[in-house]
Amino acid sequence: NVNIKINGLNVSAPAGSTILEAARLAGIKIPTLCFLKDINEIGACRMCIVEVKGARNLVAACVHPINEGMEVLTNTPQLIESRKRTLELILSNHEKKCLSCVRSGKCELQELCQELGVEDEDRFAGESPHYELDDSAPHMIRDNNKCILCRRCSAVCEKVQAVGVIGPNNRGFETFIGSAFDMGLGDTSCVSCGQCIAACPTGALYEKDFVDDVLAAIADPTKHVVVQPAPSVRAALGEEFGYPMGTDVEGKMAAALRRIGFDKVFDTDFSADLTIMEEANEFLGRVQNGGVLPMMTSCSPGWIKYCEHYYPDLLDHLSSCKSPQQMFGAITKTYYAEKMGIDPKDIVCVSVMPCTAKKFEIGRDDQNAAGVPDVDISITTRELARLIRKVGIDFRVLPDEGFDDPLGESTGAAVIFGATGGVMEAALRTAVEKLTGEELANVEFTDVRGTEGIKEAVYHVAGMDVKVAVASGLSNAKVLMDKIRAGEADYHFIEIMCCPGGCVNGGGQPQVHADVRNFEDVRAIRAKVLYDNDSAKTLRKSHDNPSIKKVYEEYLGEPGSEKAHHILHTSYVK
Ligand code: HC1
Ligand code: SF4
Repeated sequence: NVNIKINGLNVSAPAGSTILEAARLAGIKIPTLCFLKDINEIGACRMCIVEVKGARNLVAACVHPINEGMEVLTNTPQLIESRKRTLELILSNHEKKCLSCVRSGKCELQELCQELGVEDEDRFAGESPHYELDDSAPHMIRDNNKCILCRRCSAVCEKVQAVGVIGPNNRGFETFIGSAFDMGLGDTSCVSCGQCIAACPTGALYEKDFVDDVLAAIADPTKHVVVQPAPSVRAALGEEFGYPMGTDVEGKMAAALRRIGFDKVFDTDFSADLTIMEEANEFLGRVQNGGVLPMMTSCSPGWIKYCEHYYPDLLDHLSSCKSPQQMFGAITKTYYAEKMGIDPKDIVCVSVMPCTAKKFEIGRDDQNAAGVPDVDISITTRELARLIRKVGIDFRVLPDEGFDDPLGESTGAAVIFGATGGVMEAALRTAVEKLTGEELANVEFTDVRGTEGIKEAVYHVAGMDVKVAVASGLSNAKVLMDKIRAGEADYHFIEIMCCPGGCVNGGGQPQVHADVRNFEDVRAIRAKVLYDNDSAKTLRKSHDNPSIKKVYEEYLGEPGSEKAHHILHTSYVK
């Protein structure tokens, strides 16, 4: 360890720590704005400046390493004044419409101004450029009038997602974040992941909001409106209502959805089980009949779009299964519609997703089993929180309730879909039993758990070595894809999720303040909710779900049947 003094206090921190990290160990908070650990470490915004004894200039605590005997001051009146000045300069050309801003109350800029006591937000008011909103992408809006040029979005897009479609254009006062040639985001190869939104400290980036469309559908007496929340929503929605990160709010979420007025409160977990039935069957088919291997999972629409853009030569590796979101809509508008005697045209299927790319997925081709779109409206976890507030539901006093039948029943295999490795584990629970014909002694495949970007495992099943890999975050997916393209990989089955850590960390989840994000493993904390939810269940294998068995008996026949193919499978665009 290295020993230093911060504000006169002795602090001992691991060698290689930054001043920011050492201060955190001592319970001293140094404000940051542009800093995102491992992603945007540019020391540019000057919020975290501190005094180091003997140094000629103020240094940026976020990137400055500590060394033995260093003496640091973090909170002198001059430092506070300087940070205040920095904020006033940012505000000089910032559109300060805080009252109506989607980020108000959770904006990192607003919070810093409050903490540091910025009273005169117009101190340096002067010339201010005006930017048109970019609403060209299917999932989000970019509002440069609220951008503070921290570059957190572009760093995530390039480094974490290996997409790199946004970045600074022009120089000096004219600098703005945009795409090459100032194209609309919708004209680039943006994959709609929303990780830039999750990284943005202000209200400059936000999802397209469909809360009012949901309310209009519910108010329309001719419509039967059903809702399906994704596995990961229950692991994070509570954060919007003051629950600590890592709280499972499944029961309150169901209660809230019912009080919003949906006709049926179903669950995407049901169709995650359905996906496993089809996907495990497809996998076994490919293994037994010499089909294209490795097979790759297809439930993450940002990943699908990435694969279509960058690896069109490998599209045959993708499973033809629709995602659980889409399978849910498809089975609702066929099986459920017939059972209930409702015209599919009169059903509105709303999904609640931790994901912004799901807004893009609902508009894809070949996602309309009943001749109408499988899913009509897709909202994010954040939009659901807004919807709950808008209609005046007091979330914290709600009772725990369950889901409705028949599309609300699920197993533990389904809920873990939201964590990286979860789809693989769920598929193995079913595929291994089908291959061996024997009941699994232990359903937990722990090698594919955890938040590492790339995981590998080999399982010996029925005399065969099944080699699997799991990647999350597109920069990790790229590593696997390049290996496969080069013929250097011999996997059988690969799970890829677009967002790092999987859906629990999706671009539509409650935004996490950089203060937390930089020091805690948000993905692991939320993933634990799903694994705990799974282990508390009696049924933990998709093929044991009684409602799923019934769908096959009454309607689909066998997994992979012609009818199942027509309703539950899709195609991709080269
Ligand atoms: Fe996901 Fe999926 S796990 S893609 O991450 O396969 O969004 O949670 O709903 O569709 O089930 C997201 C989550 C989600 C689908 C499922
Ligand atoms: Fe990049 Fe994803 Fe944002 Fe698109 S949505 S700009 S791919 S980070």
